[in-house]
Amino acid sequence: MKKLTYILFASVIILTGCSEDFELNDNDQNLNVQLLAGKYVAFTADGANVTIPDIDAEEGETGIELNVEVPTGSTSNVIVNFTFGGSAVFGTDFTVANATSSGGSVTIVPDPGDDPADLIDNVDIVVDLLTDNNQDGDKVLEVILSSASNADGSVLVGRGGTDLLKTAVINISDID
Ligand SMILES: [Ca+2]
Ligand SMILES: [Ca+2]
Repeated sequence: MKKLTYILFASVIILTGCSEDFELNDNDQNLNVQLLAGKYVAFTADGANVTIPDIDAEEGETGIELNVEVPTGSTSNVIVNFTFGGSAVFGTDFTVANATSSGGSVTIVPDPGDDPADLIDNVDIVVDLLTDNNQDGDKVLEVILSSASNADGSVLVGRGGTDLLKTAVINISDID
């Protein structure tokens, strides 16, 4: 009898647990659906590609444009924050306007029109590579999207909030 009571009791707990889990799952699923359908910013790739090729450049090249888009569009400005990685040193090997060694930000200003033919809202992160008259070897610069937000709150980074299209790589050849 004790065993039966225990089993019944355990069943009640399991059933109760299940119903709670279902509710939680439902909430989670709603949240996930919203997140997946939500806005994200990512580096612009050709077609349905989920990667962008490394950019090969050399010291002294300026105006290297890394395009960032918000594919679903946005009704308010999207501020995109980015950081730097790799062996290249800010201020020695490269600069980016209005950025520091710890990173910077650019703003995607939405296109006012709703014409589907309009380009997807986007902005360039512009990288200038520096000369140093020094045989310092080839360097690698990574520009990594770190966070983003618009008037509605935070916006995911990377395609669908994943690591895809979150990092752009510039290989910098030493010219000395
Ligand atoms: Ca250098
Ligand atoms: Ca050099």
